Formats: sequence, structure tokens, C-alpha cells
Amino acid sequence: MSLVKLIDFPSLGDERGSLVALESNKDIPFDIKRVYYIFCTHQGVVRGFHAHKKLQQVAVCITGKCRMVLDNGTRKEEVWLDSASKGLLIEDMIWREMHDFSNDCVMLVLASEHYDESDYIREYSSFKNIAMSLQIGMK
Ligand code: T46
Repeated sequence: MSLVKLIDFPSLGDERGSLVALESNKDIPFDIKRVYYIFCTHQGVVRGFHAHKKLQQVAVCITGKCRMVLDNGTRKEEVWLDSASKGLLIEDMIWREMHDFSNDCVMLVLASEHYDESDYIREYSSFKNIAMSLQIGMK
């Protein structure tokens, strides 16, 4: 199954312009407990480089673009987030990296849990070990 799970948001645009409305458990497949956004990222900066033990998120670039790399410990895929009407669902135990932010990029992220630093796995070797043992456990 693809690691890249894109969600098309319905656009409620009319002759005045566009509008996207996002509701928990409807457009977004979880209860939204937290919203944050990443902006004014300096040129050449990379972000992310971690995974979460138990967190679902939907990321959308509401302006500009960035390249998201997803990795489940055995496979890597990447996708450009470059549309205000397309969200990327990032589930548990996916290593994510964000590259090539455009100057105007504003990335909005909707999260299923409150902020919890203990949910982060910030070392790739630890992530890989946990991901491998989970995948073996599922076989
Ligand atoms: C993710 C990607 C897409 C908070 O205090 N509260 C928050 O809700 C968040 C998200 C961050 N922080 C603090 C923790 C750090 O001191 O803000 C600082 C920067 O966070 P971090 O280095 O984790 O940021 P990114 O851009 O590498 O990653 C963020 C999210 O943390 C992460 O969950 O999936 O965006």
C-alpha cells in the first residue's frame, strides 16, 4: 500500500474565490485536537526527521509548496505538497522529512493528539528498530 495518502478537500469556491472547510471525522479522518502551521522557513532548511508513535496528522500547504519524504522503515516515497485543496495523511510510525520549502510556503497541520514530546522518535536507528519489530509482529 502506498505511503502517500492524499485527501482531496472539497472546494466551496464561487465567483469570489475559493474556500475549503475541514471538519473532524468528515474531511479529516480523526478528531482534530491540535492545529499548527509552519511558515517563513528559510531557504535550504529541512524539517521533520522524526516519526510519531501514535499520532495521525493531515498536512496541507495552503500557499507555496514543499517536498515531503515518507519512510516506513522499509520503503521511502515522496510527494510535493503544492495545493491548498490536497492534504497528506501521515499516520503512526512514519518517518517524515520536509525539503525544498518555497519562500511563500505555509504548511497547515491538523493533528489527532495534543503536543507530546514523548511521542516523538527523533533517532532514525530507533525508528527503524521499532518499525521492524512492529512489521515482524504483524506477520
Ligand atoms: C510533524 C511535522 C510535519 C510545540 O511546542 N508544539 C507543537 O504542537 C509542535 C508541532 C511543535 N512544538 C515545538 C517543539 C519544538 O521545540 O516547536 C518546536 C519545533 O518543532 P519540531 O522541530 O518538531 O518541528 P518540525 O517542523 O520538525 O516538525 C513538525 C511537527 O513537530 C511534527 O509533528 O509531523 O512538523
